[in-house]
Amino acid sequence: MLDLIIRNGRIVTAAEVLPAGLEIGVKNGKIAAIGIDLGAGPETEIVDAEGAYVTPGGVDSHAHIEQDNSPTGDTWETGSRSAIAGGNTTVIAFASQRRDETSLLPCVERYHAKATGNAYCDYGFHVIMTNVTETILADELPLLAETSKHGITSVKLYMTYLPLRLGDGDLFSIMLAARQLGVTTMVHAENHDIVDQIMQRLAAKGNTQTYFHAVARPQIAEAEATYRAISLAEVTDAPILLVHMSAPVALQHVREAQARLLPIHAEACPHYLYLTSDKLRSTADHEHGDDGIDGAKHICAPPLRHNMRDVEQLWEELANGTYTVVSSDHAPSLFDHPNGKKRGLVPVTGAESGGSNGTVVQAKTKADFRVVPNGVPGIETRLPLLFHRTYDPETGAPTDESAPVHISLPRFVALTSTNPAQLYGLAHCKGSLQPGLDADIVIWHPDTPETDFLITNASLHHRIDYTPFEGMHVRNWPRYVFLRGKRVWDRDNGGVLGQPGNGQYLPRTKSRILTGQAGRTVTGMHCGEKTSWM
Ligand code: DUC
Ligand code: ZN
Repeated sequence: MLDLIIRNGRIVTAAEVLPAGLEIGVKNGKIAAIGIDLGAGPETEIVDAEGAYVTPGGVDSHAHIEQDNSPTGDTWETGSRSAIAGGNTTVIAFASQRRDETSLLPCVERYHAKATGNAYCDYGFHVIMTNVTETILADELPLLAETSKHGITSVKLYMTYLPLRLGDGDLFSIMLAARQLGVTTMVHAENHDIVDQIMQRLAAKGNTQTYFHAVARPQIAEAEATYRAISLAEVTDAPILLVHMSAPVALQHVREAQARLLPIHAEACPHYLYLTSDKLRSTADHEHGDDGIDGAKHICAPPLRHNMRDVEQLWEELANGTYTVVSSDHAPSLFDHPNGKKRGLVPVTGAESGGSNGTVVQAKTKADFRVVPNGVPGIETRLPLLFHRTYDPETGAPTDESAPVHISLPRFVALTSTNPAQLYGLAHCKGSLQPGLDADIVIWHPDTPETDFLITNASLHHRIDYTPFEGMHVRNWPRYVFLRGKRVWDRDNGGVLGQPGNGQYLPRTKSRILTGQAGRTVTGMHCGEKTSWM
């Protein structure tokens, strides 16, 4: 006897919107059947989707939760609560190695301790590597990648940020080690020295207001580092994913690499798909001579880009296949907290205000974008914001050529659930509405032209005091969310129904390459030449 039957929905997979009339049957937390007129027993719970779309639970493969460097961010409890309220049943967050640690294992343990018993949704970890040793490459990465041991089959590397950045040599050796293990290397690609030089020169001219954050990190810095990361991936024959890509000029390098069948994946995030750098302009308090700091709410790296045409270009890259996944890059900090975004309000020193001895002369402040924590919250709004610009290919693609780009509903499912599950070694249990997989299911509201949801921070479930999307309207929102067959979210009746601890750790299998192929001959090298040094 089935535990649950979902009737009267339009099931969306990464390939198609299935015909109306198909039902989903759930048994013991798994999808047991998809068919017509599934038999219900006396104990079977029946859910009527009322004609709404039904999609797989979201897999958010890039979220910063309870990281050591983010004291005012979400905890596992609040971050994962926010995740399920936005339709996510799986989150892959980060376990971050400290610079002085010569092993990855302590950080994995530390981050397990934070999440265990506190998560509302299922979860896994990518390891952020900041200190590379021979032992880590030779012994620990294989141990981490083994599904029966840790099941951690992805690492993240930074090309910028002093406390985190690695040089090209480290990137090279990690990619080389990762490729044999089925480990995907995620790369934050920005040219550190370009950013650092511009920052210093901005500061020397007194240009430290929040808006200048976007000036300090130009598209060319992302493009150069992206090309460099792709070159390192090509020479080591390693699949990589470039995280949070926001610069069309950088995406050109990705597209070109994909055309040569290199396994180069790119990730998009909703903030880059809707917002521009205008949001970084603060409202100055002229009366008190203070710079404003509200622009800090939108400080993230890479930064929001200047033009709407760049933003629209990103939607084209979603629709044409350049991007493989859309994640939230949920990286929250409280706004109204001295260790949160307001850390960027710094005292004006005597020297700066005309005093003689360089001491603080009065409670006057100025903004300094350089000390604002980077990142925005967005785990709960990711799926609704992306769903907002979808169309149903069964009922017709958008026909107005002047209208902004839309993506098909199957592409939405691929980008937000199926692809991240496959890329990161979760295809055996997550990412698709398919018999045998976990019954992680989102039922949306019946979709009519009048359906409308207003995003306000008060309606969200993180512990952060703002959303960068305040006041935006979206056309739909997850109505019900099921995690392994258990209803954990009912928007109109009780909201969050799940509990901390419902979420389970997910040991992952090898990553799957979703674009390109392994084993290509490197440009300009003889076939087999690499065996002389690999
Ligand atoms: N940029 C990062 O590199 N990490 C987290 C948040 C952000 O904006
Ligand atoms: Zn991030």
